Amino acid sequence: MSAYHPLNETEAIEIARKLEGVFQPDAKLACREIGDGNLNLVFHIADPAAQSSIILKQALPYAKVVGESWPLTLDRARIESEALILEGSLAPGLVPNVYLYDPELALTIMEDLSDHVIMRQGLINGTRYPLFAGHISTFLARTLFFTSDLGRNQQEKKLLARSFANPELCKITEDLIFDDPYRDADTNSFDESIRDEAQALWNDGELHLEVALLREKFLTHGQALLHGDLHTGSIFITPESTKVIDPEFAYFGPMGFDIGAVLGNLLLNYAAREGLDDADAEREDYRAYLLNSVTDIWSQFEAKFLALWNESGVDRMANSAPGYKENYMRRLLQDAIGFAGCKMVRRVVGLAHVADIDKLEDAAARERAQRLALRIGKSLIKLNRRVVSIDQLTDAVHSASAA
Ligand code: SR1
Ligand code: MG
Repeated sequence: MSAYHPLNETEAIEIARKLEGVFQPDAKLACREIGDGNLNLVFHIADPAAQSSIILKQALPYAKVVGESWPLTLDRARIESEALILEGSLAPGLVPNVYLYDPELALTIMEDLSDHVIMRQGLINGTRYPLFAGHISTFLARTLFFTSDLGRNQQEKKLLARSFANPELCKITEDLIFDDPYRDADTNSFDESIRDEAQALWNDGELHLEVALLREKFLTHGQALLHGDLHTGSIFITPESTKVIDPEFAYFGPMGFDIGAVLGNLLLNYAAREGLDDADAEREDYRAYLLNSVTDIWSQFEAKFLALWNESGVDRMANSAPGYKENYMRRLLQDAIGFAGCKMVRRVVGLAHVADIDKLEDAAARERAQRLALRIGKSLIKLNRRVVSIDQLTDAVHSASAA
């Protein structure tokens, strides 16, 4: 019989106590369940006297955001711990250390990052993170390059891809990002005040063509091992440090999906500032910071990815075919912009929203933010295949903001 059951706080403490080299045997441990995500239990376990602490994360056999009616594989705990370990080896210092993975209880014990904040909340508070573009572009360039056919032996890559098949978590993304927002799906959730916007999404054939092409890439283009859910709620941050968490959606997919997730979530915060009572100049200044971050992330990613390719590329044809690198990087940019748009649309009309917009108390302001996020998202989706420069993203955001 399986030993799996959802843990309570006392059981979580007992498991943590057995971890070698972390807590003293007689330590008085305190435990709180702090999970505020859509899927898992997260226990914070600490010995306040010794100032030591860990995080114990346990997968539930269903999607917490919906309830037991939506069963979900426990194997995602294995995917998450293996992805964290691999990412940590490729991008040292940019993910939490993993101390233990227990397959029976579907749990991972990892480094506590309580001295960091969830980036989404940091952005909502108006904090600036000057090192973030450098950190996340390194994370993206190194994890994507070294798990792709450009940077890893192609037979080894195929074998690695087997253990990251992740069909159930991919299905969530296929439905919630690339299908449901574009039809009158039961899972959709949006304020009645923007029903006209939702209906416009359901009836926009030009948009559907672009989303279908991006969906096809997500389904078929196993370019590299993705984090798979790289929104600002999957990033712990301080002004000095960035740690990427929660890669339970990891699978081999199109690189632009991870890059677009980061860009799209910064732009969701940009749209949400429509609803903040910041003085206009302050708001526009923060928006400029967000847009600069977006362009910096792309520019630094491009430079770092190309440097890795020039130094460590393993594929003779890809290394030497004239024009291939330029063509590859252009396609990555186009994909990133298209996926960024999809990420924005789903967070306004789909099942799972973002606090940046949802927590705006003033209904009129929230509606303005939602409409702006949709204008930006739709315009990025429609633009994606014509993009040759990141400046086109900035122009599209400015036009959508002025409309
Ligand atoms: C049912 S899960 C809803 C969303 O939460 C996760 O963070 C993913 O973004 C997923 O789409
Ligand atoms: Mg998550």
